[in-house]
Amino acid sequence: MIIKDIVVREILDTRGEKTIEVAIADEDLRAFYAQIPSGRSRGKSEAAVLGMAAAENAAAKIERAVQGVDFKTVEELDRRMIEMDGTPNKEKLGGNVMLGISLAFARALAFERKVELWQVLNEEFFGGKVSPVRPLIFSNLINGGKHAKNDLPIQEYMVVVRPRGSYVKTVGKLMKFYEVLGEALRRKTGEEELPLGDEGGYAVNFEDAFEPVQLMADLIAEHNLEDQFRLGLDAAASSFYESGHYNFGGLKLDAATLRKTYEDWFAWAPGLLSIEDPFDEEKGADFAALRKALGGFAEEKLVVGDDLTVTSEALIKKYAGEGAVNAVIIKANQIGTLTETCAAMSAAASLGLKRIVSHRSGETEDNFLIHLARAAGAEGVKIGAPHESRIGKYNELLRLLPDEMI
Ligand code: 2PG
Ligand code: MG
Repeated sequence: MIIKDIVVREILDTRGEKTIEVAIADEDLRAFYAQIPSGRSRGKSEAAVLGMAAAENAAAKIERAVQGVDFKTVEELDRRMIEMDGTPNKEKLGGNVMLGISLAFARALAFERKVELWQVLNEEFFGGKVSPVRPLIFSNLINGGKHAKNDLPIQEYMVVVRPRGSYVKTVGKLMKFYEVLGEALRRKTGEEELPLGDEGGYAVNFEDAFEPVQLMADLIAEHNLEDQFRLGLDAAASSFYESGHYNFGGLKLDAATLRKTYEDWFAWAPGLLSIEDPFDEEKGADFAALRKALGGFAEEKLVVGDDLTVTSEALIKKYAGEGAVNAVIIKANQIGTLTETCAAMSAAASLGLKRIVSHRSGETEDNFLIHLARAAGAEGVKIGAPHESRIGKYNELLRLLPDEMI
């Protein structure tokens, strides 16, 4: 397929902050779009995000370089852009611009082939092997850290829902749980209007960082949801790490004490399944120590890399090799092209890691993450609370992973 035109536009994300939309035109001047989300708690090694003026320049450069080239696959186009950029973090062309072009191009191929986006990716990167597995839903119901204005150091308190029976029913149960949790928090705080964080989760104050886990665990038990609902955390610990210690609930903890705290939480709340970025993003050995410590539970507990692994095939291999993680977050804009995102997912799968395809805290209407999850047969999707700005992700999940798959 020949790309005739590339246009970058400034749009707003769900926080009301600027991000970009990329449009490419095929030879018939038909347009295909991609909107790029934006993170707030970003890993240091994530692909660069260019502002509007630099993004327009980069898009113009790429447009000139691809003039008249008939790209047959997403990878051919991505490799061309990667080569042109030539930097480890995509500083010249920008991960946001490159991913936008990569994704819009994959959509153009899907149109040409009369298939869905996920099918293009599945064919090209996963050998056309379609997984019957339906992903766990990681839904962030209580927000803290950089995503909220409350006093919680931990960024995300999630329910992890295993689809059972109809997906529609499963999401319905999650919606109901979100309401029930809201009622419990209204009773606790005496506030009618609860503040919400960036991902639609409640953002009230708590006695301590464990209270939200206890509260959700109690509600899960009260509503007999234990067979289907687990809990997950994203500590995003780089955001409260400061020269050798962790600022945690008014205390300065060293890594060993923080690890002991997490171990206690897993012991006290048996429904706790996962913890993402439990330590600073440069402290792989501390991840590994926690993983080892959590190895004794009957159910396999997940230590998840996000800022640690930034959807990089090389970092995923490194940290899996060191025993630091048994699951990884996959965010296409951390790495900047679909080719590298899919390579990271394949590497993770062959190392036996669970793959959780994730949104960003600043989202758009673009629901491509669900297509990535379906293409790769990912074990999880992380898509925020079932609330206004995140509803499109749930709807795409219901559309792409229908009940007939059961
Ligand atoms: C995270 C994400 C999404 P951000 O840390 O996992 O929840 O946050 O997009 O701000 O990096
Ligand atoms: Mg994270």
